Amino acid sequence: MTKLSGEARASALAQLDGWAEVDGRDAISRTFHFKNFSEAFAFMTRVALAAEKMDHHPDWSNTYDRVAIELSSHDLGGVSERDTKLAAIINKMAA
Ligand code: H2B
Repeated sequence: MTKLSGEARASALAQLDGWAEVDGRDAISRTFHFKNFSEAFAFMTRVALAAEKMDHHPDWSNTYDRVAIELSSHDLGGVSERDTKLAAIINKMAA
């Protein structure tokens, strides 16, 4: 697995609704908004189970009805297909 860069990275990101590059870190991010804490935490639970299955985990925080997620492949120090794959799964779970 290698870091995504250039055209491959730009086209992968273009297909990921709501995800953007992070300033000052080689990572992608999206913040999700829910009706309340219960909805936000239920979403986090679904994401956590998928992440564990993939052995690829989000860097995230939760404040009441918001979940802010950053994805980066720590072993590579940047964004890889593992991140774009997990981002696509997360988008489906939030939909
Ligand atoms: N998650 C992320 N985002 N990046 C990693 O490099 C990573 C991970 N490595 N989850 C995994 C776990 C590794 O630490 C274990 C030992 O496989």
